[in-house]
Amino acid sequence: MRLDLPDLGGVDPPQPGWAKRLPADERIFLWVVLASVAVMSAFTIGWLWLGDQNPPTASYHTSAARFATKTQAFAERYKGKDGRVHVPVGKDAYLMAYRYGFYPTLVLKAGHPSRIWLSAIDTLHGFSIVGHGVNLNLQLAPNHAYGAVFTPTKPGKYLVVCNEYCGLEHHKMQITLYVER
Ligand SMILES: [Cu+2]
Repeated sequence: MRLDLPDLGGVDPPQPGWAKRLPADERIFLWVVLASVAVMSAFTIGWLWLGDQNPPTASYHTSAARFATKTQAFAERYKGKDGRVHVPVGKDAYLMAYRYGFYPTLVLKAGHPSRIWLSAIDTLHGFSIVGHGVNLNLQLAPNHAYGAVFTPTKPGKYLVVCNEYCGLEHHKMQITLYVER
């Protein structure tokens, strides 16, 4: 059977091998794209090693209730008369984020690396240390604990803020981290 198609006119079928003969401008465009991809990939890989702002490799799965219980037990154990939790050198600390704050108030020793286990117990929060040349800014998701290793060099007060919008009072969400000699 022969289909009676209307003659549209003017449209010639492509010549055989047309895909192998790219016009010069398209060839240039192709090289620009490939070069951009190579440069961006190099930056990504470089940042991974040199950027020093990567999520902690230590993390584990937990639940909000389990993490809160663990943090509370840790806080009770090391709480001082000042109401702050004095973390012994070499001991892992626990800190939980909630709407709209952090618990407990930690006191660390200057010059010693300390690991702080962090998690959020209600919704997505952030943990960001501001100033003092510290480069630590983490996202905290509920049901996951992240072990951030951090060596405070200078004694003093370190401001910690939540960097993930978490509700109407997100802007008030902060805590002070104390670092002692
Ligand atoms: Cu928050």
